[in-house]
Amino acid sequence: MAEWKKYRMYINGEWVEASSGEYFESYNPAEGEPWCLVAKGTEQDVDRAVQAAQKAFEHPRWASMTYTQRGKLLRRLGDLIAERASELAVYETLDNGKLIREMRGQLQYLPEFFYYYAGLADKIHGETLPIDKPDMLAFTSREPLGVVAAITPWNSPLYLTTLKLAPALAAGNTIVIKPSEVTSASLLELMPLIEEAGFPPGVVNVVTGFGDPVGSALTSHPLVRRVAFTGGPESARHVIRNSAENFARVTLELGGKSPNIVFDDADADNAAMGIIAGIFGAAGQSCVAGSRAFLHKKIYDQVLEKVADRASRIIIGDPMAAETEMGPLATEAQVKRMEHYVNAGRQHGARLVYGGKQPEAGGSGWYFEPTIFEHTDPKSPIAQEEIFGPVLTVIPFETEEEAIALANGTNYALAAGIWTNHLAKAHRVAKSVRAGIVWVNTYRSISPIAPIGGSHWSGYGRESGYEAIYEYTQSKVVWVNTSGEPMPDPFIMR
Ligand code: TXE
Repeated sequence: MAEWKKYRMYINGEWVEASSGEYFESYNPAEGEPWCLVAKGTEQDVDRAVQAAQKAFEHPRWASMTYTQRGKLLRRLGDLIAERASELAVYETLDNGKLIREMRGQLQYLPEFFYYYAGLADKIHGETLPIDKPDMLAFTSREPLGVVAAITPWNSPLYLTTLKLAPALAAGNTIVIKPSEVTSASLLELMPLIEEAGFPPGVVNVVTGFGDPVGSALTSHPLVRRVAFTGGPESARHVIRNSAENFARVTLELGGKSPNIVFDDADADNAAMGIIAGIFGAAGQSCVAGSRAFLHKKIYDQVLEKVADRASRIIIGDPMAAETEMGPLATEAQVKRMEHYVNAGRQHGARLVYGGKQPEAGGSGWYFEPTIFEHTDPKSPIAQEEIFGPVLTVIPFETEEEAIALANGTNYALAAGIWTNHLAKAHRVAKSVRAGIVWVNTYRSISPIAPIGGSHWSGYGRESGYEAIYEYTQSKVVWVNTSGEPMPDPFIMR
């Protein structure tokens, strides 16, 4: 135990113990064993961090910094991450069990998000309004909101943090981040780079710990003006309730039950690859996981066979090994969750095509086989609820209308994949499908230039892309009387 790395929190540019003095264990899912200790934050720590962030927000060092200069700091941070991407990826894999090659790829791409928002920082401007009154000048500016609370889950810790951190800082806010209790290490490893990039103390703070009390205290803190949350619907409900206390502006990214619709004119190999990438990439622990495949009856057997064949050849194992294709799930609870849904699938009459259990060679790690169900009742739990693991449900369809109705038949609306070579059909379905992200003949593409987000149970608001700037700023309109005349009758509206 003595040799385990011990992580303190990062508040106001300093490494601090939790006020409780306590630590909790963080596990390596590949072994099912703890590998480091993380400070167990309290309400007091949250208050300390938010106060520091508020002071930093008001301090001229940050408040009077030009947007161009803020952009330069973000660019520098991007450069530093690029230099240390491989190292940071190791901490991600140690904590969440995702493949080192996937985390390396993700970390190597992360700087692009910082460069994008670095470039945008001094292009956040208002407008002069062609106001309908003579002798009046009216213009808008976009202003930062204040202290941002960012709450992140365990599946892609630094990527999901970046989606909040980069636009929040570009717009001139300060931030307190609470990482998932399952994966705190990589964010804490990032903090020295924040310092090295030159961000003043208090602009970026990290409080580690559990949803209750840390997440709860943070999202209800009276000084917090904005909450950016990624996680599950249950926690999101708490976050929304808390925002009734402090009126913070909230965005929510809550995952989905995303469909992959394969039409009979699609390239079957390509569609099968897309389905595999969508549900077995990252062991299905992705908000955009394509967990429902709708296959046209004419190509149903052909595509299902290809998917099942590739699934059966997926190399499961040590996420640090170069040849591994599917690592463990992030927590033991996730394994139990998979078992629960496999039982639910059977009980509702679905046929297990492949997988459905922990692999025999998994040792003490939290591994689970790629799992495929067919003959799934579209209304059953495995076709309706977000499983957040490598479990695919396959359902046939005959007409375009039927495919759209099936795809739209859940509470979620985050992402959708459409597989067809028919241009008009692709556009028709893209328009009709309820999702914030639609991929045609591809899946899981991301870019800092494109927005991410959904609606209904998938949450609200957008991350990434230019739209994120609106989520971290508010407009102010300034009216100037240019007539030089005194106010006329004060009892009428002008
Ligand atoms: O998420 P939680 P969990 C979905 C997925 C998964 C399920 C539960 O279906 O199986 O959610 O996962 C913090 N106030 N997604 O339990 O609990 C918590 O500490 C404020 C989809 O890991 O929602 C963590 O930092 N914060 C998803 C964060 O919320 C609270 C990714 C997410 O944890 C809180 C992850 C509270 N009261 C899970 N309670 C996606 N969209 O990618 C907890 N938290």
